[in-house]
Amino acid sequence: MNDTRRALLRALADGPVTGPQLASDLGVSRAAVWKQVEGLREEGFEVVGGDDGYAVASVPEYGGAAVEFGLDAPFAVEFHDSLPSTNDRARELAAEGREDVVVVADEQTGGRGRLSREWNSPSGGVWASVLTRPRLPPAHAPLYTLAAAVAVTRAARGVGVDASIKWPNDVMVDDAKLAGVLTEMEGEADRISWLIVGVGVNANVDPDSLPAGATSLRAEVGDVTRSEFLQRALTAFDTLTADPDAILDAWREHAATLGRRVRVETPTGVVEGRAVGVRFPGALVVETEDAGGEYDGHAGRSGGEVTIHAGDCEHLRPV
Ligand code: BT5
Repeated sequence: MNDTRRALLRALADGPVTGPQLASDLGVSRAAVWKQVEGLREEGFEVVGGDDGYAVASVPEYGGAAVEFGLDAPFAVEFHDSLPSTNDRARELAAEGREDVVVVADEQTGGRGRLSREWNSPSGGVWASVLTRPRLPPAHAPLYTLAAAVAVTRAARGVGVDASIKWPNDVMVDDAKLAGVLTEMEGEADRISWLIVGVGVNANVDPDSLPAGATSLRAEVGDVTRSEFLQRALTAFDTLTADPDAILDAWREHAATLGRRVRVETPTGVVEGRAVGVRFPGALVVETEDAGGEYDGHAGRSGGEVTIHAGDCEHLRPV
């Protein structure tokens, strides 16, 4: 999207505005304004001309301009009908020096989960990657992953879905997975260079086209307007990351894992017990039922408590 188109979207978001006013505000000719208005119409916007000037009568369900229109967060949106992976495209933009960009695709042909797993991304989902350059040390990066899970959970609750988070960052409805987060970054010892938080939300997709154990917004509450859903999530993410000290508490409020019996597969073994807390920068604290077990104790352990920094967590039935 070019700068004139973006400025036009901002101006129209505040209500009707005349062609001459737009031309003077944007510092372009009236013909250039008209060209951008036509461009918006081609993207599916209904732009009407009345006595007060141009006004937006309706916005398309999805697309770059639809997500940016009225977005209350400082992100530019790059939209694609299809991409291998929005995280991969965001990495290219990072290499070009960009920041505060969200890459969005209607479908992904090579969507990735953690540890090189596949992420099914049929048309109709919300597949998006946020590229930022937080002024933080790399050790703080997991907070951004937690913030993304909270943001998506809030957006899901906003459309009436009873979502909550399974540690570290799966958004669940009961035992079914609605969304996942994949964070990638590059940095030096003391400073993040770029951070990409990729979120995949099964929005307007049939669970039949997803792996077993997955659910979608369509299955839970019916189809949603994806541009509004993503706007809510992006605004929440921006608000949460503006105050990193508050992210853990926000995560705790939305978590289903705390207080549950869990089985966590970590890189150094399996831990079973009761999840009793989450600690900076996102580590799970599990009270183990027996001090022995398969776990070889590389992570911090004090008494019966084990602190786990990475792993796959399963919620067990209460005994
Ligand atoms: C995740 O990995 O949950 C992170 C998913 C991140 C996807 C987003 S989409 C936008 C951006 N671009 C990308 O290429 N990726 C990010 P993990 O916790 O490892 O879960 C992966 C596992 O979830 C898979 O092994 C499957 O079992 C399951 N799975 C795959 N696709 C799924 C889906 N659409 N819904 C629910 N579960 C799925």
